[in-house]
Amino acid sequence: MKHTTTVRSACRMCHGVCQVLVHLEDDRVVNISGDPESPTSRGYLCPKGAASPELLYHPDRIVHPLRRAGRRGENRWERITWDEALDEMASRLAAIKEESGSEFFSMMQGTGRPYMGFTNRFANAFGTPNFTGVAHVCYIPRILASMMTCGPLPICDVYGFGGEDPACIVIWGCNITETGSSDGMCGGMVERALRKAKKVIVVDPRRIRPAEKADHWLQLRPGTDGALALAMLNVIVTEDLIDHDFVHRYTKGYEELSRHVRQFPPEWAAPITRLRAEDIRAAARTYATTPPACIQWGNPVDMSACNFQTARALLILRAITGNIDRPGGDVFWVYPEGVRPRSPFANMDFLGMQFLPPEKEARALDGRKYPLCLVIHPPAFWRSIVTADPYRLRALWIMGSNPLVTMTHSREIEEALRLLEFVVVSDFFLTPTAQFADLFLPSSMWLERDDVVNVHKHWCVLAQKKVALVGEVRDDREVMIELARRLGLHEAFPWKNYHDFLAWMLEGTGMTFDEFCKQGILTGTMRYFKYRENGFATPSGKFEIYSDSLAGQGISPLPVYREPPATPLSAPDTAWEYPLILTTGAKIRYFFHSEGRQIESLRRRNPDPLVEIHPETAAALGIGDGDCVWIETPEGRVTMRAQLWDGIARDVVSAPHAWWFPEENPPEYGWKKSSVNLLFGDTDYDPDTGSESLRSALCRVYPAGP
Ligand SMILES: Nc1nc2c(c(=O)[nH]1)N[C@H]1C(S)=C(S)[C@@H](COP(=O)(O)OP(=O)(O)OC[C@H]3O[C@@H](n4cnc5c(=O)[nH]c(N)nc54)[C@H](O)[C@@H]3O)O[C@H]1N2
Ligand SMILES: Nc1nc2c(c(=O)[nH]1)N[C@H]1C(S)=C(S)[C@@H](COP(=O)(O)OP(=O)(O)OC[C@H]3O[C@@H](n4cnc5c(=O)[nH]c(N)nc54)[C@H](O)[C@@H]3O)O[C@H]1N2
Ligand code: SF4
Ligand SMILES: [Mo]
Repeated sequence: MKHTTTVRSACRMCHGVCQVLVHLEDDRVVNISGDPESPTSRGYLCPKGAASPELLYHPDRIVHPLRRAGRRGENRWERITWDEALDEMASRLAAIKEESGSEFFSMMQGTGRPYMGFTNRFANAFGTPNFTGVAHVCYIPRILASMMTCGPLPICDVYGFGGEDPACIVIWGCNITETGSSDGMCGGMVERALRKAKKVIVVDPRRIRPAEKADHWLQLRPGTDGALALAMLNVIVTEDLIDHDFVHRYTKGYEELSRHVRQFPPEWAAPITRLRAEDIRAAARTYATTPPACIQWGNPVDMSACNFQTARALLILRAITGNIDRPGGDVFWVYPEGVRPRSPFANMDFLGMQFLPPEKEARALDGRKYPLCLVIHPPAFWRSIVTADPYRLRALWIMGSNPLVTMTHSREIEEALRLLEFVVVSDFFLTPTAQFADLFLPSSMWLERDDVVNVHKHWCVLAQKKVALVGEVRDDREVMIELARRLGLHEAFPWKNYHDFLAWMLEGTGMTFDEFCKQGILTGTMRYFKYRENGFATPSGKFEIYSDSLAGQGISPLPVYREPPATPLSAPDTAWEYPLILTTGAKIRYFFHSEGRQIESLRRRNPDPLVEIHPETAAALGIGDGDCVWIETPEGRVTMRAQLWDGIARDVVSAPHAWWFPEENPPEYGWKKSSVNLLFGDTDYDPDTGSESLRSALCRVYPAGP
């Protein structure tokens, strides 16, 4: 008879937030279910979480270190031991440092994953400024805008610790009830809050589920969020719907704001956003007069040529209506006491910036062109490798990223990957990107990891318990500790091993890792209105509506709007040939970015890339539901299946990002057919953050035959 057990853990098939029960038969994980007793997720589980065992035991998964045996792209590999892999890597990196300098090694990472913080720390300790990733288009712009305005990132108070639920919820460019989770918020909890709310406002060009029942659905033109936010500020200021006490006592620059926003009445924003002025007015009134209110914002805010300013405008909306850090509003979580905050969002020191001398910083490949871009600007990064200007990197360690499909300038990335001397990829699978590796390091997934899960969740840390181990996979952090030991980077990585690191994290709680696992979660004790005692963590101690430090850096100290670079307004000539507006990368329920395409239970529910298009537009173009179509921009074309839907405007199409086909032949696995990032090239970036306008481009769509 099989022996069945259940272990409490925390799912990490996405940014992670759900506590789950892992069901085992003997040593084998057979099922995952939501943990009904979890305060973070109350039994919620999405299809990706449920599919975790399929990833764990997937036959294509690489579970031993590999060294390339043929030419790049030949898909010939030899299995090697971890010692061989780490020794080779250490000696190659040491040689590069010795011969050329530490900046000739670069590291890149994907979205927020458990290794976050360790990667930056490793790069800084090694001495290279050349760290890159997707931070300029994801989450970090909102974090930075918050830091420059009020301190930490305000988060919707959907848990009710303060005895009050949000009466008004604004869902601004976020589809969390469909995708399951983002940024450490749980879709199930947002859904629950939406059911309780008196008023719901949705700002989204697509009729997402919450929009169906919303009091206001603002179907704006993609990329114009900044204009809408300014017009809402205008309404609230001119109609005097502000929280006078808060504004008077705790903010700086309201007078300047009230003069500034006079330029932006709803009548100004209407033709830009394509909303009716009275609808903007009505939504602004509802938001300002239904306290407490919160704004669940999402990724489109990060992805525009005006992202930092838009994020600032949305922060100011929250402040002048008195919704900052009040129960049911947008709050600053209190971190659990005694746990070392290693999340870079809670503790910038953990990134290990002190290890990098200024003369190395001066060798940054992008010349630090964008003052608020925390990574080497990816387009400049890849180009520097192709052109060897200012110099050509020699080695790159790609940790948990698939840039060939998740970043723009795909063809240049491909060329760069060919030109590099030494490429290491840490991943679960041989992806199109990993096919360029000289060394492949197999990573453990969450069921194979002990962890104090804390990235993105500032009010709690969750226990994650290792319940399985396939082959020789290793935690990425353990690998970095091992490599740091070989390279003599003790100061940055003082832990004997990975478990020593976990003990260090929990040191202040007096708990061992096993004791922590028994408890499952540690929470901070929530307090509200903390600014009344401590002020805000800004230079003035106030909520900075007007920011002198931004002005000092040549950045607009009050929020402004910039039209995206490729729209019918900014590029009418292009629009003549490419008449449709393309928004990309609305996240898919069944996949996490480029992941999951090989997981059968998920792929079955979404076998092909689907581009959403209005039925009337499709009819005029001779396109039927499910037909193959080309999507073309001046940069290139890709093919997808048309999904006809009247929830999108007639001249807008929405296409998912990061498609590849693991079932097709390596090394490309068909990525050049449908990866939407082939459609983006050089453009005007956000001057402050370097962000790319991935939510607003111009394209045409036409039938591709059967
Ligand atoms: N056009 C367009 N492009 C976009 C977007 C968009 O909206 N539009 N969205 C952008 C956004 S928001 C993001 S965050 C990026 C995401 O970009 P990436 O992070 O590059 O995308 P993923 O496909 O999630 O991750 C890449 C690889 O990481 C591996 N992986 C997963 N977990 C681990 C782990 O714990 N360790 C290791 N070593 N590997 C792991 C996966 O198997 C996968 O192959 O894409 C961006 N790209
Ligand atoms: N299942 C699943 N979950 C995920 C991910 C995943 O790949 N799959 N990725 C994770 C990551 S890294 C991130 S960054 C988050 C992102 O998750 P979210 O913050 O929810 O962002 P998106 O899903 O990119 O887009 C949300 C909504 O924005 C709308 N939208 C498109 N263009 C615009 C625009 O110009 N303005 C406005 N206001 N709305 C627009 C889309 O229609 C979509 O409904 O999700 C995380 N969670
Ligand atoms: S939302 Fe994320 S953490 Fe929750 S079950 Fe899905 S993948 Fe796991
Ligand atoms: Mo992201």
